[in-house]
Amino acid sequence: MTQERTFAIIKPNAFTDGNAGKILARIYAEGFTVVGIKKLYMSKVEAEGFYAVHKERPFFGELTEFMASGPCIVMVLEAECAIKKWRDLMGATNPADAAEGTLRKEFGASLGENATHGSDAPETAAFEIGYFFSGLDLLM
Ligand code: FUP
Repeated sequence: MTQERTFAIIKPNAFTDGNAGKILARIYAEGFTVVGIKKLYMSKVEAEGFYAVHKERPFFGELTEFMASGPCIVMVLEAECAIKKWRDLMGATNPADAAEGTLRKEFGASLGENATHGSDAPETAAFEIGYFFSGLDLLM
């Protein structure tokens, strides 16, 4: 089967709460290859560029302020059907709706502070990976 890459974030609430290690352990346990990984502290402008697709939404200001409120870990994950596999592991957007055993259920605090991000389609993954990583960063 063909390997696929997706883009993932351990968001500021999960990083600040000290849960990055537990989330990474789940990522490895589920069989993803971590192709790229770095800690960074996004500026508001960088967060706005990343979430530009949501710029007309009422929650855009709150979302980008949160993403610029502390450090996070950005990653490129590889697996068969990585996009779906990672979204399944994260669970529903709102932690209150997320299934038992998912990351957002375990580590999410609210709809906004939902611990993790994952690309929702191949085109989104390509944009999001390119936003944070160069080709050189992803050599394996
Ligand atoms: P997801 O693909 O699961 O990350 O969810 P969306 O693309 O629908 O939303 C992007 C981010 O906006 C989510 F992580 C949570 C946040 N959000 C809000 O803060 N308020 C809302 O009403 C909807 C989404």
